Amino acid sequence: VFAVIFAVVIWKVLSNQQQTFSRRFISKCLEYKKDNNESYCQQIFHVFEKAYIGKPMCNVTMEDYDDLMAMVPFDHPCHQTMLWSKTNELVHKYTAKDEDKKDCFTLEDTLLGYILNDERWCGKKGSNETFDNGCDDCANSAVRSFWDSASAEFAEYACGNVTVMLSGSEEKPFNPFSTFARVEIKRLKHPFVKKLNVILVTGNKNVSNCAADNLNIDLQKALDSNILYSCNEVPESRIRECSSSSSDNTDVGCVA
Ligand code: N1C
Repeated sequence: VFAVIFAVVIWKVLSNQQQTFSRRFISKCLEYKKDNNESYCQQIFHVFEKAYIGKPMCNVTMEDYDDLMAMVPFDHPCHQTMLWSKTNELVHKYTAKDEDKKDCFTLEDTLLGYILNDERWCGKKGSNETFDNGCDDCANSAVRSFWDSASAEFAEYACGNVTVMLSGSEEKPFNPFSTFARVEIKRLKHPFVKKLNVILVTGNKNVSNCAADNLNIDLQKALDSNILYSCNEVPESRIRECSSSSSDNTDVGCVA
């Protein structure tokens, strides 16, 4: 009897977990845009799942998400692209303006980025389910490969003047292990992209500035040499001021 009860409880927990992740996926997809309908969102989920379902947890590649990326193309203005590294909370505060005031777009402002931000998920060998806990954090995890794949597409889509918000509280604002350094910067291509503008956020704990070798040497070496470069130090308090929805001040925006 105990074995049966135990099995039923486990089955319930697992099926509930599955529902929770896919339901959350679908409901975020529906709330992203009024004209996204349930069947479109379900189709996206189905193609998404195919990337990792039934695979060993640490064996998912960027290419496994190719079908998903092809199915959900970007439609934001490519000349208003905002990249970031180690400024997650601040950059999203800044870009979270009303639709008509939006002057720049991060990956989290696009459909897939919006749905999957702050989510964790994985599959398991021999199972056709999606798990949202007990997922290992490894180089080829379903989550990391998704962000690498989406970030690659996002950077390739960028055009005109691109902005990246980096942190002056980091010794290396251009961290070689970051997604920005590993995946995005090398996919910015002249002549589509004319210029990269670094916004270096300064605050109480400043360990680097625009004169840092990490920016003037390391970052610029990684950047296509035909793309112009500039760097502005902007206090965090200034960015927070610009973030309030009443403000229409765009001087730290994507058009700097
Ligand atoms: O590794 P990072 O920053 O340099 O990645 C940020 C960079 C941005 O420009 C985005 O376009 O790469 C893209 N990106 C996301 O949009 C994103 N949302 C959530 C990369 N990673 C993203 N995440 C999660 O944050 C993901 O789990 C990844 O590992 C972290 C990276 O944050 P970071 O080191 O500050």
